[in-house]
Amino acid sequence: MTRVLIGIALAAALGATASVASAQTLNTVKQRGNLNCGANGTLPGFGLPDAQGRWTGLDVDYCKAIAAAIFNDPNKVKFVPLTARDRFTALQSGDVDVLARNTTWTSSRDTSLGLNFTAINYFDGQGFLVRKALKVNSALELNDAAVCVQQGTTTELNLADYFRANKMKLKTVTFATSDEAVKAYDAGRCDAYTTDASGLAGERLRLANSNDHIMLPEIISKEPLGPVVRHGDDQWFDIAKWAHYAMVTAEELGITRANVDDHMKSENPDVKRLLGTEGKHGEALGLTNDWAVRIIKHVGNYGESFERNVGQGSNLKIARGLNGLWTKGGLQYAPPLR
Ligand SMILES: N[C@@H](CCC(=O)N[C@@H](CS)C(=O)NCC(=O)O)C(=O)O
Repeated sequence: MTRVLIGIALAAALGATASVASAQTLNTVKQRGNLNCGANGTLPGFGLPDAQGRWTGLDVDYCKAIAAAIFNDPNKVKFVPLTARDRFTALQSGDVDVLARNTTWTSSRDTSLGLNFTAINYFDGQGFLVRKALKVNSALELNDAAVCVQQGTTTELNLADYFRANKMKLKTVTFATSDEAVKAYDAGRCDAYTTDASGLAGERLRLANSNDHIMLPEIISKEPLGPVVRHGDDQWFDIAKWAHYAMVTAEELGITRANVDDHMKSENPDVKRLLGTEGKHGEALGLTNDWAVRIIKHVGNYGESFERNVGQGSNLKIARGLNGLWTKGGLQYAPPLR
């Protein structure tokens, strides 16, 4: 009898320890009263504050979605602007709870840095911008070119690989921020500027005369961009994954900011599970069962966020392409919510 009681006490203690350890980030965020989100502070379409300090962007929306799920308030986010170089240490040290800053998922970042990539919220690839006057039509004609690039990025590594693989000579001109790199390119210090194609679309608009420049046709790498969390907190990892998947699932099901209330009465089992009118999928994440309703009401579905920030509702006018839903020829695909 005593042994049984000790066993139960031990199991309870272990269970409690496990859940305390795994619930740490969520509890910290709740007690603090806001999410600390590592963001890009200068990239149109992904992360940028306006003059009034209002942040917008696809990555910004993602952090707002987490805040909406936890607090029912998308504004309970403190955005921490991070450079490419500082972003991982800020996450490792706990300065931010999640990093959502156009960050490419690579194996070394996912393993040696002690981080977990959660999902791919933007499928990208690296491109080049050159002056039309250079009369170059392909990246393969860039032998001996000076190329402006930002430090601490996959961009820098891919650039070196591409020139080496194609036996071309390269003069790399590196900068700590994209602002400096773009300015140097605009001032004529480099023949080309290279970064993620999504970044080129936004940064091109900052050039003195954007019509004098063209993007070369080659996309030289895979840049799966996604939010990142620290190793060691599976509950938080789950929340970070499913915040994105809830937005993709909402788009798959045709649920928008405007019509989410009507869908509360839906008899469709997929809709019921997402909106929490059936099942306990929110509680399984440590949230409330209407977690996805909160995300959709405050932020919208993935397609709405895409169009508003980088698509037709923005200055960037990027097509859905690889970021379309899997049902429409794209790669955005959410695992089943059940
Ligand atoms: N996706 C690449 C590149 C990310 C990156 O930092 N890109 C630059 C150029 S688009 C950027 O966002 N710079 C903004 C800044 O430094 O403020 C990576 O994860 O290394």
